[in-house]
Amino acid sequence: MAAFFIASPTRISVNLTAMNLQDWGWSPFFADQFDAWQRHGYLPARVIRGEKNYFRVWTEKGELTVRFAGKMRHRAGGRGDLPVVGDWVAVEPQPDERGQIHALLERKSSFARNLPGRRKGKGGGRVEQQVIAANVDLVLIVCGLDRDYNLRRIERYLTLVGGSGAEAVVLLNKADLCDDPEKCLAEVREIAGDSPVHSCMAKQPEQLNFLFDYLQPGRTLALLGSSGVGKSTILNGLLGEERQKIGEVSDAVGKGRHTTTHRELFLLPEGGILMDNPGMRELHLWGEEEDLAESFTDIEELATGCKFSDCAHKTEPGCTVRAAVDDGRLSASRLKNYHKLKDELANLQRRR
Ligand SMILES: Nc1nc2c(ncn2[C@@H]2O[C@H](COP(=O)(O)OP(=O)(O)OP(=O)(O)O)[C@@H](O)[C@H]2O)c(=O)[nH]1
Ligand SMILES: [Mg+2]
Ligand SMILES: [Zn+2]
Repeated sequence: MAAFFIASPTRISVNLTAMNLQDWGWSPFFADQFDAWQRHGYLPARVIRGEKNYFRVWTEKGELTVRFAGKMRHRAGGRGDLPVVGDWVAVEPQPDERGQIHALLERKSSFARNLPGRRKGKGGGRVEQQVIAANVDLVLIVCGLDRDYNLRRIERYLTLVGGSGAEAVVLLNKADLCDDPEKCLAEVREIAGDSPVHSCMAKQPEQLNFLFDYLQPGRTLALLGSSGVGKSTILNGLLGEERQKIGEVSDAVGKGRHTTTHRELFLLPEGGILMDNPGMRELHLWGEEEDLAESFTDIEELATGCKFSDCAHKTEPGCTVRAAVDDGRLSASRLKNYHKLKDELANLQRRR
């Protein structure tokens, strides 16, 4: 493990005792917005963890436990206006390492999903946006090369990230459990567009060295993926210590046990910030149909040849997308998933 942290000359080490706001991602984008709050004596703070009734935030004066000012909850138009992990907020410091949040700064990026469980039954048909995390620069979409491996799910995650303003990298973890990781790599590269794809084995932290290329002081990365794919194992590997609890994967169903229950930001010893997330059970998209243009560039490109400019690539004559399926250039299940995600987004847009 020790060898893993011998920094190469290009790596910049962050002094963990003298952290500054930039290490936590503070930039002119947020500083410009903060002028108005500075006058009140408030501190800029980054939300690193959310509990039921309070948040942990990081400020220049260290970590604080904070709550919303009552006014703020009142002003918030919907859930989307309340802080989530990754947000920058204006905090009024109080004694005993406490404080109050007075304002939420505008986000550089955010992920939202359609809140699961609100689609059927009483109040069915209602849609509710849940912002999952904010101000993430790069998402590590983690997929296990065991029973978790699923190209269609990766497409769904790529669509989510495509609409968020963040970049995506796909990590195929547990390469040791797969007979032919190269084949999986090739398959995923085919559907991932410009997003880099790597296979790895998080159980051996020295195998994670390639991730240093994505780290940079002040840059925020987030781990996303199903339960049990190894997100927290990757985090621990990069931290160089077992800070997050690791869970077992059930033999019977091959799924994780939702070991991580809170989103949380961690400052990495070599610079950069990494968000660990709970495994997602269901991921209902929240976004626009246009988000698909990012995750399905191949289909969008093929579609420029269709006879009708509004071709749905279903039964229309002169469809170059379906022609590509017929002659094997495009996989039928990828097109099917494209239709499914497009319908889901169109449906959402109608109900909003
Ligand atoms: N074989 C193998 N197992 C791994 C690898 N990486 C992680 N695991 C195991 O996968 C299981 C789940 O790992 P976690 O890191 O807890 O997974 P997680 O994605 O954080 O799961 P949740 O917190 O539930 O969302 C643990 O038993 C790990 O030891 C790997 O590269 N190979
Ligand atoms: Mg975890
Ligand atoms: Zn068409």
